[in-house]
Amino acid sequence: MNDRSSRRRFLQKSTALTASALAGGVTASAQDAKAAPPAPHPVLTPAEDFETVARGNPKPHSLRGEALVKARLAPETWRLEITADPKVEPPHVRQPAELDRPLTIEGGNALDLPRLIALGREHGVKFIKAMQCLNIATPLGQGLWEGVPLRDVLRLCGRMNNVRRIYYRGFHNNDPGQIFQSSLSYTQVMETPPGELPVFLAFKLNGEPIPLIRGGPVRMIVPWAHGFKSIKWLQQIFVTNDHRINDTYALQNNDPDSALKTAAYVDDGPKEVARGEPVVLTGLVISGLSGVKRVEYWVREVGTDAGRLADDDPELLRGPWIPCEITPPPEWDEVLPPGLRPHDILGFDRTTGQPLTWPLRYGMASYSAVIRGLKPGIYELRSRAVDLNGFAQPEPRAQRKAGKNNIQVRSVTVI
Ligand SMILES: Nc1nc2c(c(=O)[nH]1)N[C@H]1C(S)=C(S)[C@@H](COP(=O)(O)O)O[C@H]1N2
Ligand SMILES: [Mo]
Repeated sequence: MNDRSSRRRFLQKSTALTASALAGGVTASAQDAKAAPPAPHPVLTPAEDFETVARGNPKPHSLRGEALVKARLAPETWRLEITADPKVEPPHVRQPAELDRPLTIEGGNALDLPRLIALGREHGVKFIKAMQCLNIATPLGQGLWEGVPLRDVLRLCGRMNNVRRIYYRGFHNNDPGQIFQSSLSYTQVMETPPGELPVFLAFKLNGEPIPLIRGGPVRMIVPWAHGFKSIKWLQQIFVTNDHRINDTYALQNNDPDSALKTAAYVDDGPKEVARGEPVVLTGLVISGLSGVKRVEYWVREVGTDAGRLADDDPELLRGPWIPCEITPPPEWDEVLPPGLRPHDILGFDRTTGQPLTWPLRYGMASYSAVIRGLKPGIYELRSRAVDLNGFAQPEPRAQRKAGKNNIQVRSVTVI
């Protein structure tokens, strides 16, 4: 983590931007932006600083010593099995799925870590992803993940027949109620449309082996999806001809195919600001399926008894909404693990090393706004993302079960 240079660049850019950004704002006036804050969030979250979402009793990341070895979660005992689902159940499944060469512990050919890392030398990919839970109101963290596309791992099994979905699970104990699993369609796994990113089995995070707490030794990474598709402690893959989706999240009233949503999240900040001092609004914006056009904020002056505003309240929609500053890309050599060039990361131009989009596709960046000239009073600060189609958050997918992205509010009193 190194925020010095992002701060420097932020300061260079923000003077010009703040002035234009604030034009038209009724409650704010543009002045010098020398007090602009540094990017409040690192570009890469240290592995141990992510928020953790994990099931299991005991939780897999709490295992130590012999228990860890027995669970096959120690690097030297980790194994991945890949098998075909033999089930036939008309009318849904008329023919069973088949694999030429299943990989099993019993057969002595389950995939181990050295073989996965060797595959990585030939087919390896690197990708910076924002991890976000469909049900939680703050981003969990952002990591540089490194691994092998799932399709290249599946090729170890030879020919596949009658395969429509690929299921995968993490470690769980013998209680079936503790299984956490997810799935993808055959097409999603085998093909990558231009500009999209492949699903991969990650074995490194931020240049180091993935620690147990983040799902190591090996974790599935589904770039475009919420966290529930990125299964930790990966140990089993099974290919099936059953088209029905019984992801753990599908059985818990969530949309199992929802992609990461474009959304702005608001940081906490001081509850009181002295008159004459700027109010600084900061947060994170995730670039989801529909990308980010801008982040904007709205200041609402309220009395002590202000009611809650719905996200589609006419007062809220009217605004005025004023653009925020998205913290520009960092000096990559200062934030990436030593020896790693941005050119080699998916989502960056191979020749120039520049990000293809900013914020990165399925990544997140900090944003901020410096709000000046607020007279003493009580205010609500909101921000929202506008996607590349022009839809303002929480549209176009306001349904919470497709991913929580309601407009967040912070209160501040100017005294
Ligand atoms: N094996 C396993 N993988 C899992 C989960 C789990 O409970 N068990 N939780 C999922 C969910 S719902 C989320 S949001 C992410 C959270 O990832 P993190 O703990 O690394 O932040 O992990 C996913 N992978
Ligand atoms: Mo989640």
